[in-house]
Amino acid sequence: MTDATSAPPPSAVRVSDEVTAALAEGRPVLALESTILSHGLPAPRSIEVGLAAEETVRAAGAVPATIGVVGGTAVVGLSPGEIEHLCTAGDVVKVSVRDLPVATALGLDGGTTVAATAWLAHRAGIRVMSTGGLGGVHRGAGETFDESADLPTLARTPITLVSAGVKSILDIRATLERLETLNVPVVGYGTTRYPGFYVADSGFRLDYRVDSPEQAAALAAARDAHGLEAAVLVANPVATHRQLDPALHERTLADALAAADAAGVTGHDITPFLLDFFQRATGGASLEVNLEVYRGNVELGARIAVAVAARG
Ligand code: PSU
Ligand code: MN
Repeated sequence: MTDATSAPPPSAVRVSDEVTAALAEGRPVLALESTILSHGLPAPRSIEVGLAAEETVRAAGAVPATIGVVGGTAVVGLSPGEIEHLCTAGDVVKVSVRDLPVATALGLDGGTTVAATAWLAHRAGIRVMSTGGLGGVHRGAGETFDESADLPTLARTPITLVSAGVKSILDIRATLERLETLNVPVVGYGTTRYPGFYVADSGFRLDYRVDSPEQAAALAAARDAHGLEAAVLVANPVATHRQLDPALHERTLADALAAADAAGVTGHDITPFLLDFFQRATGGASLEVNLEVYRGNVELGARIAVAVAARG
């Protein structure tokens, strides 16, 4: 690892020319995270997914801003080459908010989590972001205190975030409780069932739904009008006919949790471990669902970005 004192640090943040121009002209921009690419999906699928997501955003009339850390600089609007680099290079770290200054000072490469991506996007002036699944409260958090920094960060980052809920590897009930405590509004997209990422219904209910990108944009505007700083979470379920078979999902979940326990995996390694277990244990079926979920969230996020930009 580089000695922090041996060289001047790289610049902390760079916003690409395309994203800078789009923001200056009030055109829609959608932020995308990169931990899903560096730590959530296997290469080379991750490269295809990262580039295809950008195409989906463009097709919906918005400008993609995939965010990650390259050589210590947080880049808002990674180039295709930089996306490929974060998918394939060794030593790409998982960068949440607290890791940003470390990565910059030490000149590291990093995939940014929802928390770090939302933070960087907001600072750059981007108002909408999509991800696959949000981080949340881990099972057993009452003992381990393992709660994703996604939650407290979203509580003070006024962005609109599209996800398919949180994966069942987490404690969904506790995650929803924490979002309530943190004053983070959660609405279903076309449903009041909270989605469970791989499955359309996690078993938990939401109080509210929105049914159009315009309604989601109106919600974000109302948040701003109230002077509130929390993110607005739009929970977008996978189509029922594309979800992971619920019985397979239940079995795999039990096995994955047991394997993590047996291997003693904890901390920031637990999410990548469980996701990898799911992919192998379902013979790739969970991966296909993961990609479908992500594509749907990217498309909806782009449509919301268009609606947000149209409001001015
Ligand atoms: N959930 C997923 N796939 C992921 C992640 C979450 O289904 O790849 C990533 C996201 O980047 C999220 C991060 O922000 O993991 C949360 O990790 P942690 O629990 O260590 O904060
Ligand atoms: Mn954690």
